[in-house]
Amino acid sequence: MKCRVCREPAVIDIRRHNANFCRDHFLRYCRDQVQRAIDEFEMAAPGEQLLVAVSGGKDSLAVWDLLLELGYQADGLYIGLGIGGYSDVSGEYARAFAEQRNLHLIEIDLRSEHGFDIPTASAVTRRVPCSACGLSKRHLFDGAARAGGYDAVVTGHNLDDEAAVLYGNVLRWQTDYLGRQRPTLRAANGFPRKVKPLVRLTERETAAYCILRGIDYQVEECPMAAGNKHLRYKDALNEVEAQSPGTKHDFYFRFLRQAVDRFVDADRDASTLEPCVRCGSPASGEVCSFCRLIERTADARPVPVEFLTRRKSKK
Ligand code: Q46
Ligand code: ZN
Ligand code: ZN
Repeated sequence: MKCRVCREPAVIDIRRHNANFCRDHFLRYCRDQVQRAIDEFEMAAPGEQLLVAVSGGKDSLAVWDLLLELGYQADGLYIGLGIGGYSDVSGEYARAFAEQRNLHLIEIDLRSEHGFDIPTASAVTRRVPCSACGLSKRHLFDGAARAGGYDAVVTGHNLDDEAAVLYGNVLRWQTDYLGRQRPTLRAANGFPRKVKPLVRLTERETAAYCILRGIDYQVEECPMAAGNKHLRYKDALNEVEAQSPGTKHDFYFRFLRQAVDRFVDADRDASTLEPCVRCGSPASGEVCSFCRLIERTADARPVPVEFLTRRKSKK
């Protein structure tokens, strides 16, 4: 197996591009793919200040590293979700990455700053943990971007993530979610611009990128993700991709080219949002969902993550 560019021994094959690369040309390929996504979807301009949502996993650390390599200015934001040992270790990876490179990492701890954690919120609301988790992360990333004057929030969603979410939304024709699947969501209604520069790379590629760049990351999956629908959708798409390389890419990018404009992004296109009376974030009612979550969990006894994962494994 030889590198497509220099004919030296290759370290990775990328079947959807029918290409193999050596270390240096693979790293260049990753940078090129990210720059291409940024340009094509107008994600960021030189000189803008970006805020990367950092989880300590491979994608968020890879995107932070790639943005810096490409000359963008990017700080990180880590949220302590209180998901037991998983959160403790994730935070350590995020902090170590920032410290080694002398980068600015903002930290928010849900339990000490807002009085709840994800396992407790899930138990109180009787909904899957990812529901309270997604809501909290969106709220806190948006708020931090507004407070810090950042031009955009960056997330590490990759092609596998976006294709799996699209697959789930199409299976159920969730038209309200389809409108939010663009890799760039423009700033509107008090929401900051949100961008996903890794949409042209798969998770296998971001993992390889981290290994080749010597980036240590949290390898464990979130314990609350077990049984998650998106993991099943990823498996299903991976089976198709193994037979027909490039299917995932076409599924997502043709949707962007041919269909996404038919759907509305309720957060950005709606004109009925008003500032939340408690925190000032854009809300569809008087009080935003995050402030309602704080209220609902205020008197709850903390629920350890093991309680939820044990309950799930008994089902
Ligand atoms: S951290 Fe949170 Fe994910 Fe864990 S609870 Fe779900 S959403 S799976 S990216
Ligand atoms: Zn090469
Ligand atoms: Zn609020």
